[in-house]
Amino acid sequence: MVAFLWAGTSLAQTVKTYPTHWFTGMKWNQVQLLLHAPNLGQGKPTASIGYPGVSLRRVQTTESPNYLLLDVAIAPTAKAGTINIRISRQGQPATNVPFELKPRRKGMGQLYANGVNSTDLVYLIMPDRFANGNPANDRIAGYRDTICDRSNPSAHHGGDLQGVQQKLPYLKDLGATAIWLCPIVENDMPWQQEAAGAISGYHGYWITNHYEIDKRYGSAADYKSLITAAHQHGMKIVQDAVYNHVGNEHFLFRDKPFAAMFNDWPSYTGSNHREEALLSGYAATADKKQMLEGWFVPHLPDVNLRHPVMANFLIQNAIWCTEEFGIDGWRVDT
Ligand SMILES: [Ca+2]
Ligand SMILES: [Ca+2]
Repeated sequence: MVAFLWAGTSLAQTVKTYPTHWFTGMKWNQVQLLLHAPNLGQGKPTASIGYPGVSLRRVQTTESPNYLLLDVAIAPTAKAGTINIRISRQGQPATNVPFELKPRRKGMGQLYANGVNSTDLVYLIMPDRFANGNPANDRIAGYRDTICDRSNPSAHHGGDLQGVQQKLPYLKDLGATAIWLCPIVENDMPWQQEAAGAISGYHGYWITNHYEIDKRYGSAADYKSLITAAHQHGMKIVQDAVYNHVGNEHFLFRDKPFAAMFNDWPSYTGSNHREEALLSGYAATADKKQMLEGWFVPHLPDVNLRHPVMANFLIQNAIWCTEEFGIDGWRVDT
């Protein structure tokens, strides 16, 4: 059966879907899937889904030839399983893209998604700089930056999720009830020149893929293991979200579905960092625009949150991470 499904569908293995999967019984049940593969949007593509409780509402191509956007409705009756998305294009064999619906995580507000309040003692950890629990992941072949050097304050130092997990008893002993981790998703960026000198992305704020854990910090399984262990210690995990920018090696910037997903300028324009322009009724429109849409630094493209495709991408990623990993809260950057 599997062999039959996959016959003649070599492209299927190369189609990436964002989100990578979804869940049954979610309040957010109108999901926008971004499919990415070379020329996937070429040849007047059509798509179909034959899965009880799941209907395809809209298929859109993008400015890039390499994407398809599918709006999918998932009824409360839909059961967990693997949806087959069938894509037909002129002059091409049909492509079958598997998309999994996982059962919903149990225990929202009790076992996870507990939130953080003023009774919490939140301990902030920059995972690269805290504890190296696994020296085998200090350098990842194929990443754009493979330097790990504790003698260099601008380099990665090798800390990881296993290291945080090993130190949970210590953190509990300190009185921490919640741990806020600097971003742990992929930052596959080379070193960059900033005002203070050349620097690596050891801090995690140069995201290149919202759906991958940075391999220097570990795997998705390592993150889940840490979260489970933290919960067993009675501690919460707060994930760090970056909504102002992405790293310029992010696939959404390297191959933009729509140019307007980013705030662009005729020539490079940095933010004026005039936060007061957002609050003052007397602020100049130009100051407000430069504050909101100017880039943080040249290697961090400014995200246009008004663009519905970008907004959907980021909102769905936040819901997905909460459900997939069982985190308790969010810290929102910049
Ligand atoms: Ca390590
Ligand atoms: Ca901005």
